[in-house]
Amino acid sequence: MLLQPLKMSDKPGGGDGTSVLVETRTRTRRPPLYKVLLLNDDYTPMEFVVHVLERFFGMNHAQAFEIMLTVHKKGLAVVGVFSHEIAETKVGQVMDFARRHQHPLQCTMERED
Ligand code: TYC
Repeated sequence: MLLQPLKMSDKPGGGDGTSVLVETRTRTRRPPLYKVLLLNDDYTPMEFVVHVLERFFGMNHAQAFEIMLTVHKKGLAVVGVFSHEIAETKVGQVMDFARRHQHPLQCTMERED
């Protein structure tokens, strides 16, 4: 279809110099979440992993023991889901604590889909 120039009579106000304010809606996207993963290894003591889960992820002893066993058996487990900044902090705390105790425990983060 050919575009016809707007006739003054078709414009809002009919070309009388008045104007119309059009509201545009900006969609706000919620920030992505990140899974914090704990990885299994052959050397880190089970009790140390349980302690890490209690200390940095606020788990009680039973929850911590259960998740530790899941990591031990399956190779890894999600230990929490956080904003990017909180996830980075948790990973840093775990990696630092493990290194200071000379355990090879690995903790990483992954963006949720
Ligand atoms: N596999 C370790 C062991 O047998 C225990 C362990 C569990 C290590 C969980 C790391 O994230 C881990 N001592």
